[in-house]
Amino acid sequence: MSDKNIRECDFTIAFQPIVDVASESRPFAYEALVRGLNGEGASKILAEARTKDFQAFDSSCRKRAVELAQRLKLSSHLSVNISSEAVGHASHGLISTLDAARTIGFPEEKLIFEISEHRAINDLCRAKDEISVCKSRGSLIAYDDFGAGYNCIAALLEIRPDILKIDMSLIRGIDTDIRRRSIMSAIHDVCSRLHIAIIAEGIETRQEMDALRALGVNLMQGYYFARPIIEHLPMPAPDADGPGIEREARAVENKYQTARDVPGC
Ligand SMILES: [Ca+2]
Repeated sequence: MSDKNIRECDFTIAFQPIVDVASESRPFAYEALVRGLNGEGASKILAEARTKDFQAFDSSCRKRAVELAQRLKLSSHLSVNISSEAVGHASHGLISTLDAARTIGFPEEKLIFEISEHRAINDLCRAKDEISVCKSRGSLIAYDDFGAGYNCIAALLEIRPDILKIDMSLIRGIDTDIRRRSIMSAIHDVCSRLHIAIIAEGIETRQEMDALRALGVNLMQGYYFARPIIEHLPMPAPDADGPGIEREARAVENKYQTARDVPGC
């Protein structure tokens, strides 16, 4: 992708905290989410990028996220998204982001790679080799949107992630839905046996948080804690029911529009 093409789909990065509710809801990590310069959502920016060299664009998003995280003095983990097709890519795979982090001076062991499997991995052997290198350099591998993509169970065997991110479709209304709680309980049991951490995505209410805590899930992400904010590390504000979050949003609204769409790279 030429510099000209990258400028044509110009973008920035919003950050949303992933909190540890067992640790006073302190940030465990921040997920980096691509946004347009005027606050456009990820889907619009990525749709434009897909008409060009998507892997190069995807890689440049991760590099920009690392640069910003370093500039913002991020002290927790940084979670960046990578499509399954890019894992193992010779020029734009996981290693390219690790090398960029090393050049920028951002600790590689603070990186989490969220692999989303909306399409099949192109070369599984190569992908597994790259994931192995990644882990040897201290980074963590997360499997994204679990419950919404394809080959979910196979991924636990092939990718062997450190973290499973549970899609919000399994989380929404979990406090009132015995089926969702039963599925989450079974996932939690399997992950405990395989030493895989769970992050629940899309928490919007105190009741959803409480139901997940009762099932033993402590790492959570969602509007209940904080919305993503462009080029800013919002502090989680559970129980604020909006005011704390809105104060942070107003602090930057003169420069950027608060990112309000569904998280996802
Ligand atoms: Ca993600």
